[in-house]
Amino acid sequence: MFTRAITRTPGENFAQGLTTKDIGKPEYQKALAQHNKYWEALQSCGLDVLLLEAAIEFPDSTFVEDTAVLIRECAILTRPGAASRAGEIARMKPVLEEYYTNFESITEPGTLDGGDICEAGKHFFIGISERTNEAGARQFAEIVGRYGYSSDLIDIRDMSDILHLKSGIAYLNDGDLVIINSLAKHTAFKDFNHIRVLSQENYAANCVLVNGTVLIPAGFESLADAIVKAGYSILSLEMSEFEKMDGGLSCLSLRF
Ligand code: CIR
Repeated sequence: MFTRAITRTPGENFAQGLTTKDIGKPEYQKALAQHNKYWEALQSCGLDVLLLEAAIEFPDSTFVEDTAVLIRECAILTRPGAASRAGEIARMKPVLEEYYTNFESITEPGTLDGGDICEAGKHFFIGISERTNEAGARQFAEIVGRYGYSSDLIDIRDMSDILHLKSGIAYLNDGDLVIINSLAKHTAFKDFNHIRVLSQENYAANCVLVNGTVLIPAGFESLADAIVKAGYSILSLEMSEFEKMDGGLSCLSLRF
């Protein structure tokens, strides 16, 4: 169960952030409206939501999930793989100090984005991507290993369709794993119950289970049906403006 979430309002220069997508520029007012619905949805799942003010020095800073990985035992500060996002960590640390006393950090030469980290019970899947390098992934495995978590490293560098590992998988409960086709054959995932995503719905693979409800991007009906069939209730959220900036649903919050 989660009790809290941290989110950050998108800045008005949000459209100047990084993206590999070519599906148009996001509209700021629409992004704000979608963001409001997002944190309200977290509240409706019982979370106490902290809404941070926009940080215009960092156009991508609404994607707070990339800055830290929060587990019961500690907060792990990341070291983003994109230079323009490096300063986001110093912004997030004092916020997390309100809730955590035990901190760990990814350090040079490691880089790691929170979007590459998927927690599945006492196990972590750690993506090695354009953002998370091998050194960062190994540091993360060593840190969580000290707290009793096992991990698998998953190299996604040759997969052009996903930015982060969690763009392609989402762990729900009891071994249920939402997974895109191109990751489904990986041996690390073989003991999980796969909820497969049709390739035209890949964007929705980044969904998130919050206290019994799966938050899922709106408009991806086959995956929504499959998740309901697997026994979950769902809440659909419009994410179009964030998708334009390569942002998945999970990356708009830190949940703990
Ligand atoms: C970036 O490229 O860093 C942002 N525009 C999107 C980050 C999305 N983060 C995530 O999926 N965890």
